[in-house]
Amino acid sequence: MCIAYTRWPEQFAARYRLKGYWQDLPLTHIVTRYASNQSIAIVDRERHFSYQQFNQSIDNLAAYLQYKGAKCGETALVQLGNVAEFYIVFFALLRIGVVPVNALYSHQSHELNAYAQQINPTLFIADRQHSLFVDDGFLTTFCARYSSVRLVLLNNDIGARSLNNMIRQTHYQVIATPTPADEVAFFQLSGGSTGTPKLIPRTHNDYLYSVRRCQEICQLNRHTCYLCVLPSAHNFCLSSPGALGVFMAGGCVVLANNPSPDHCFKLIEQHGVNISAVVPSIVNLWLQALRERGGHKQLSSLRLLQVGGASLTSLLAKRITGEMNCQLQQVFGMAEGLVCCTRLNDALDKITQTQGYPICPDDELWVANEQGEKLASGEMGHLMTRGPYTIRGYFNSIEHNQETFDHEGFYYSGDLVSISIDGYLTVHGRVKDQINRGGEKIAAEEIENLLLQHNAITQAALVSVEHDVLGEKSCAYLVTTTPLRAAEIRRFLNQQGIAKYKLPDFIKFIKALPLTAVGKVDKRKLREWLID
Ligand code: OOB
Repeated sequence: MCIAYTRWPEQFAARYRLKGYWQDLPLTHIVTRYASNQSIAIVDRERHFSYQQFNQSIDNLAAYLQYKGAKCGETALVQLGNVAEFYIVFFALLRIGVVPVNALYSHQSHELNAYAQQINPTLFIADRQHSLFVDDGFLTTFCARYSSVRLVLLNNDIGARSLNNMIRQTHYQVIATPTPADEVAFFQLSGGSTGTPKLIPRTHNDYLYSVRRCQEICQLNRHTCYLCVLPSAHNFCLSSPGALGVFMAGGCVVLANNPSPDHCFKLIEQHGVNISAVVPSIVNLWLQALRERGGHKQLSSLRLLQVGGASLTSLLAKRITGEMNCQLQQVFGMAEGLVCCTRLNDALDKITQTQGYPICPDDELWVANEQGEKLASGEMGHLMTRGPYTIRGYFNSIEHNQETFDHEGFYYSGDLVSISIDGYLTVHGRVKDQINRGGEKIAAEEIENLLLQHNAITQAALVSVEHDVLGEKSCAYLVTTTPLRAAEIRRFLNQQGIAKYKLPDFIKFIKALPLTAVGKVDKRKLREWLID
């Protein structure tokens, strides 16, 4: 049984196949073709995995899970950080057709529950060292709620649940049963703007295309050495071209466990890293470190730095090429699909001032005004897009899909952009109710709903505040029945088990929320108040 999702209409699917975008191969094809290759695929601290060891580990785990009864069409909730096991688990699940949701390592019980509720997983694969497992509270409730879930834990001493042991076992043989290439392979997470985090169904065909194309554009090859700085589950460092693109090219992925310049510069120097992908706030951190402490020599192997996930100012963009002595590529992407980027041979002003153009000639983009009418080149408005690797609907979200996809299947991303006559896209801002905190997305409504669960809070609005380093931080405006303290509110949110990056950076108490003429909360005014 395959997972239901909104398919591309037949004539589109036929065209995407005809043009060679969809090749009807499983995502595992990325690694199985290097099954006997001895070159290094992953460096995780002291551990080095050759492609052969990587493939063997994937097979061992897939075989064991299959032996234990995992079947094609089932789902898994996975939460692993930047460790080799993240990729081993990903491909092992794909190999046997189990469809994973890869939660971010920063997620807590609130997010994990929200995902589990939507997919009803039969497997939960996580890291025992995560703060969720300091005691058994979370696991006990989780297992009680999802009674058919089987636990698999990294760094766990109890043998039966140990991911480490499963990866090492060689008793069983796997029979590959991936989901068909035009069915859901796994779910990506949406940055979201609604109360519950949405899941994004990605098929083998669409995802493999976007990885392959990004990898071509970035000219990866077997000498590529990629530093994975962002969370391994994020679309940018997974597929644009990310670790999957590097594996496709036979190169090496070096895992960083935090973005600090100390840690990353050392890894770049030690392994001769030549490409990495970061968000603007990390660039800021790295440039500051270079100015204060030097370290240019450590970065001498770096050829290409991809920057995306949030707006990069042209000032910062120019500093990258000047001060880091490497090429910059701007990437504007989204877990829903579309990826735009500047090309390696673009003129410097395009690279520093635009977010490039789509990776596929069949990506269709246009810019709409408030009334949904098409605007002329250069005019700013709402981005609308569809194409061979952009979803046609979120998972199980009929109502939300009606708001975010038009009747022709164009996705309304909520970004304000303009597209020049020569096709280059520039991002100017956003209309979706989301805060982009250094590339980490916060859906305002999700936090507002949680705040409203507090007895003394009657109204809540979360808005963005400009911030020098992160680009944006969050501010909660609250109306309360009794005086509350900010610390109390943060404690309350923490108790609800939300990821730390979602905690409001600022909290302000007011008498009433300002309303627009149609009676909606006037967030523009709230943001203006912050500047005054
Ligand atoms: C990437 O994916 P998501 O799903 O975390 O976030 C997508 C949203 C976009 O709709 C846009 O609002 C923002 O993040 N964004 C940018 C940007 N790249 C993404 N805003 C301004 N400038 C950019 N360069 O963030 C993502 C996925 C794949 C590749 C790169 C980024």
